Amino acid sequence: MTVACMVQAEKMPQISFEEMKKIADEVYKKPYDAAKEGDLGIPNYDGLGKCTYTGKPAAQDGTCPHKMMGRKERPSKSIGSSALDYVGNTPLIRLDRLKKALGLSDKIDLVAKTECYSAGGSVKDRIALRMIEEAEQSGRITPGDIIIEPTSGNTGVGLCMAGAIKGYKVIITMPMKMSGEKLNMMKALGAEIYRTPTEAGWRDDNSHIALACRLQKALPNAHILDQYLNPSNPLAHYEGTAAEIVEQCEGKLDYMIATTGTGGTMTGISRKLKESIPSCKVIGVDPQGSILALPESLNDEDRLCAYQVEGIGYDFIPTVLDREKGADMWVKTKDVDSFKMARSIIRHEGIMVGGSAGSCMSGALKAIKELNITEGRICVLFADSTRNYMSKFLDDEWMKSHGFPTDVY
Ligand code: P1T
Repeated sequence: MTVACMVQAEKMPQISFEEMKKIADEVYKKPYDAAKEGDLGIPNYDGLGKCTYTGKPAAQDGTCPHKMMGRKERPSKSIGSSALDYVGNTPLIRLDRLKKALGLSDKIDLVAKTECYSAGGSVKDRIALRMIEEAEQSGRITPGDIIIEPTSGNTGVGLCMAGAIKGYKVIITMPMKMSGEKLNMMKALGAEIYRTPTEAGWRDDNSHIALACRLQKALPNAHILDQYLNPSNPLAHYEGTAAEIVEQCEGKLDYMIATTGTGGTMTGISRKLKESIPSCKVIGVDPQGSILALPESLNDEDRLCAYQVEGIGYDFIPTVLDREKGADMWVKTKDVDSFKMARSIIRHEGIMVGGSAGSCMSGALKAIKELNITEGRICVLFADSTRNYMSKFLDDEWMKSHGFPTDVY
């Protein structure tokens, strides 16, 4: 998983935030000019099949080319040194009230890994912090440097939070589709945000990925940690999220269900579960419009059409997604069901989740029906918080104007 973008930039004098903004604004204002800017070096994201980080124990048996960083505890009985101490180590909560509202069998034990309770409000805090810590330890970045990341916002919030605390300048490139709440949060954390057209394909000159590459070329000491291919993305979930789930479930889990964006969450969790609880089935959730699911035919309905749920689905296969071995089964979800489910989770469980949590639970419901599951423990992952969507699916008027009903299960 080593590509050109991961190569360490030569160290140059650091520039001020104002100087950075001036250069970045210039780049953003002008369309990409191949003659002047040269090849952008957009990575050829090509799936995780070649990565061998699994194995027992992964770090020690020589099969893993990547650095293991281990798990951290929350200082819950002492004073934390910064908000970063409270990334991850999230609660696993039983969803008995939602289970009843959905009319599921009493013998099903439905539990949720609630990532909304991570310090920055999402599952992506984990990878943001791990990518930064790994890059610091390898000598690739030092405080004062510029971190640039193309993101649907949550990785951005995690990077901006860590950047604010550790002293990095952060530039985020983010498609227009993503919420104003994420935008304002990242601005408050001190970052510069550049928006790109939602409809731009990932390889287009004006995509959030292309813009990040252009900015990196134009700025000194600027690094794209790149969640789409950085091994710290799945490894944060392999060493963290999944290890926590195994411990919290005391090794008893029958089904794990996760949504996929970069695929790092599902892939990392899956690889750990396949080692620790081999009988556990992993189900990947992909929104209609995206092309991540297998078999390919699942993606035909509404292929590459726009959808509203944020953070999940892509028009390319990120390197960190192991779509073949990571999921035993894939399900597709629709906006209308995802938002109704997210509002139902809030109403019945009081857990203030984002839209993709609704997709995850909606995908779980679909899988429960398709596989005729009547017993066993099912874990769903709620990736982020309602904070990101106060003016979107939480707002009745927004729901109505987009043709979504406002009732709950
Ligand atoms: O990237 P992945 O580990 O597959 O997580 C998917 C996901 C699910 N739900 C929400 C709300 C998300 O924001 C994400 C992924 N988010 C990004 C890729 C990002 O840049 O924030």
